[in-house]
Amino acid sequence: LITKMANNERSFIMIKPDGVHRGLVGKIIQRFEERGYKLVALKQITASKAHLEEHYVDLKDKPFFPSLISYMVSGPVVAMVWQGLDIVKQGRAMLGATNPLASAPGSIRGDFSIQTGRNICHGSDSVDSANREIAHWFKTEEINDYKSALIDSWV
Ligand code: RTP
Repeated sequence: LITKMANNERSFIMIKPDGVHRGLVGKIIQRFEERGYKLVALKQITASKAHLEEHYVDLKDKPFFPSLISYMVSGPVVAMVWQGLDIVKQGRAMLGATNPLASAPGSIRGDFSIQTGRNICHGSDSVDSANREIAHWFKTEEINDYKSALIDSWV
């Protein structure tokens, strides 16, 4: 048996204001920890409008953009970087589909949300987006490179 070694892929995962207000931070972090991913950066931040507009720049022409930004500035978010094998793709699967009507039960959105405009969490959709988003939310020195005896040896 050849074990595929855990790699150093990283994703930017964010708990949106509704997730924070509803007290779901611990549950969401727990899912990523239990799955076998390594938390390498974490902060709670009340982001500015300009910061969020830049984060969602690809959506700036969408009709829902203004309401998306006002939702995202309505309270603090929890910004995180998670690391591990296939974290970008797996993170999206763990979050569930954007519209909770289509999110599978067992996913975060599928278990905790019912509408697109209040869908609790964000996850990078590609490795390129992850790199862009991580650089947008974190300084290099806020990201921690460390070896986890448990994760790096056994997951
Ligand atoms: P996210 O970036 O937040 O992880 O979401 P996503 O990739 O699954 O979906 P995306 O299309 O990038 O949309 C970003 C966020 O905008 C809100 N949204 N509202 N029709 C609507 O009202 C609508 N569509 C999208 C959601 O909060 C979505 O997560």
